[in-house]
Amino acid sequence: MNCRKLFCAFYLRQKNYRVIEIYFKDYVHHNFKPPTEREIELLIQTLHRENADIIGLSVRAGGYYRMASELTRILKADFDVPVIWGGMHVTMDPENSLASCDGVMIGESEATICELMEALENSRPLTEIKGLWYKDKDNRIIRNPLRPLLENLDDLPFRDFHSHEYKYSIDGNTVKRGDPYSDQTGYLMMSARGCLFNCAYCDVSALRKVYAGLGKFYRACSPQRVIEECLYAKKQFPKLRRFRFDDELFCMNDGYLEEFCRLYQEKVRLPFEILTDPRVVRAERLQKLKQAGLDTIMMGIQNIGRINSKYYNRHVGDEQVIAAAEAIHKVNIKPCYQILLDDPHVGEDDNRELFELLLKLPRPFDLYLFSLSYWPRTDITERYIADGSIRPEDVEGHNDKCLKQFRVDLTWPRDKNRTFWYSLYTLLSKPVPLCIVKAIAESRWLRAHPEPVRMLAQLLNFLKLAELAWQMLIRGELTWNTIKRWVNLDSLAIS
Ligand code: B12
Repeated sequence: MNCRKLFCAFYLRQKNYRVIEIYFKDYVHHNFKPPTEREIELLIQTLHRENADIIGLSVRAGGYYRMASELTRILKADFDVPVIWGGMHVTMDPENSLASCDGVMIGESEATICELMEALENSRPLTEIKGLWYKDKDNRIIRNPLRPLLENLDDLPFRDFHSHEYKYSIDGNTVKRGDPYSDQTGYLMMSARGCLFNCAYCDVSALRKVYAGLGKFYRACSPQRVIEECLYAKKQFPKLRRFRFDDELFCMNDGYLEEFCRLYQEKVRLPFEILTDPRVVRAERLQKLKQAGLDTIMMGIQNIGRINSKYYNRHVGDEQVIAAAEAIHKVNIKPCYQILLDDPHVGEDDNRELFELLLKLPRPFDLYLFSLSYWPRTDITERYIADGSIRPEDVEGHNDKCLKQFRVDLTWPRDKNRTFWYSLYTLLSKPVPLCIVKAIAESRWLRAHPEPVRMLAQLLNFLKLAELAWQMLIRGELTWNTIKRWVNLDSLAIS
């Protein structure tokens, strides 16, 4: 599976190991197609040609679990080498993951993988390698303790965008050589790990349990290190037009921001976007970021205050959300608000209340509507299994909903009330006059027959997608990877 951020590859290359990266299939929001027989054949051929001694699979999301298990079974039949897994899903559910492969690495694995390679090379025992669980030659499971979290993220090398001869991508029944991201116009930057908050639905609530007692959870790279990586990326990708900081929470410490903004404005000078939370939004911070180049901000709202606080461990009042939205509007940064839907505990009145909250936010804004997924070990997963509102089979790994319904697709089977309100939320992020949206909201008939509202929302989504693509084309930001990621005619996932 694809894992662009696998720093481990570069780590190993620095130690003179020959690492082949295969991007097997690519990312999509919905409708992930399992590999074809031809693609599996190409994978096997590539691995044979490269004479692999050990095979590692990055299982980023629980939805890939079954696919990764099947792939591992096929590979084990063809290759007499260990197959190990790592990645976010493995970290959250190592026990199940190990059932399908020879070894798993839990958590941050840069040092773990190097120690494993050194041990295998020198025939040393694996019992001392922290972060590794494996099956020994008698098929007994050995669970080594975990490794402390990295203290200083500045010690990590930049990702390796060179080494084209060691990279392949397999998709669409063909294999291509070279880094699949060499034409990228937007650079996804991870400048921090962990989060200050602990929202119950987020993978962070599971990771905090995994890493309990193993060090500081939220860590950010220094501003100097972030700027160095930006400059490296600019040099590496001549077509680069923007940076996106994909950290759960961009560091908003005032001293940090001061330094980051100064350096970014002076040295990088490209537009950028960040993810944030109403609890850290302040007008002065936004002003500084805007001056440095921030043009788009993703802010989690998730739901109305009552739901956020009752179920999500997010104690953010509606007034705080409105104040943050007003601050963003004032400094003229494009807002994208993130909403979490399809929660079995959220009822009809809550859906209406959320609509009313969204009505109070200054327009225009974009909305990213996400469908609640149940990751292993998160607080919400444990709570909802305990109260019977979901079954263990609904948890990602057993389930693969996150590959079918990550961003809300309005055609997904839902009750009429949800289809109605979700379609209305979608209209709010489009240039539809508010009086029309409000009139629809009051129509009892449409509430009972939401199909026309859904179709209107789908049509407006399509037009917005076309407009977005056009703008990106003009700005020179449209690449084949972007098209593959966003354009899915079965489910126009943009909302
Ligand atoms: C950036 C990102 C993306 C980018 C990826 C761009 C790219 N090409 O890499 C985009 C936007 C495309 C994306 C897409 C998706 N993502 Co995403 N993504 C992230 C994000 C924000 C960062 C991932 C990252 O790079 N982290 C930094 C690296 C260093 O950490 P890491 O990946 O965990 O890897 C470390 C270890 O896990 C381990 N490791 C990893 N792989 C391996 C392999 C081996 C062999 C070994 C030994 C070790 C090892 O070592 C690494 C170094 O320490 C995470 C959230 C997060 N903060 O982690 C979500 C996250 C991983 N994504 C998630 C999901 C669901 C998806 C999608 C399925 C969504 C969708 N339906 O489209 C797709 C799947 C894409 C794919 N093919 O894998 C979920 C997974 C949840 C779960 N527990 O299952 C997360 C946690 C976010 C969330 N909660 O919603 N994603």
